[in-house]
Amino acid sequence: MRIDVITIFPELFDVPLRTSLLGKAVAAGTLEVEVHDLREHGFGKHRSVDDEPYGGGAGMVMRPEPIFAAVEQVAGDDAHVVLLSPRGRRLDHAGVTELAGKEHLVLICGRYEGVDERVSDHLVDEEVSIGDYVMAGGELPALVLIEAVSRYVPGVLGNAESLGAESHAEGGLEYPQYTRPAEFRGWKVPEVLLSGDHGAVERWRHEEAARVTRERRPDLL
Ligand code: J9Q
Repeated sequence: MRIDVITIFPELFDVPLRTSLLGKAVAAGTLEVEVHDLREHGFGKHRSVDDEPYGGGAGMVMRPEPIFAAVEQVAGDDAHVVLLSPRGRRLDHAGVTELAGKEHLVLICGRYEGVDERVSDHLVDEEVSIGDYVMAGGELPALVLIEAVSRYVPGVLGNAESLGAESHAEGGLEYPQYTRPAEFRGWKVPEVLLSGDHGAVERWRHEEAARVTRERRPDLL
């Protein structure tokens, strides 16, 4: 899969895209991610990409020309163009796997008080939100989308991390995990996990996963 990111803060992507699983996938070329500085298409000495809103009001709005130029430079007809935005479709597991099926994603990171409406009307295929809270811009939401989507791109996960038994992919939450020591500050690891009875461990995990989901996220059931 190929992902192009359009942003005024390309440096925000450096460390996350070079770290951990994502870093490996990008280094190996399994996942091709290119980050583009929107200011290369900006106006004037300061390579300005925003202006005051028509009709007045506080804050600045991102102009359409730099965004159209940046997207048109990287997007062929195959590309699925996404604007990260609080008014977008809320990202969930189904949305993540759907996006993972695309050959080419172009992610536009909005900033300021908003983006000229002609971008959503005539350039973007869909708007995606990662949740209902205020963010300064679409950069961190884009990274969330990239990390979540990358896990469903063939070849990104190794055997050790492979998909399948993970929360949300399965529909509910995971069972509780323990590691050494067997007793910490008087708190003991459940006996069954030390028993060596694999059938009993399986049954315990299944019941605990159901209990945790019921208690914490009944909406998932
Ligand atoms: C661009 N709040 O928030 C949640 N998902 C995306 C966003 C967002 C924001 C501001 C600007 C994206």
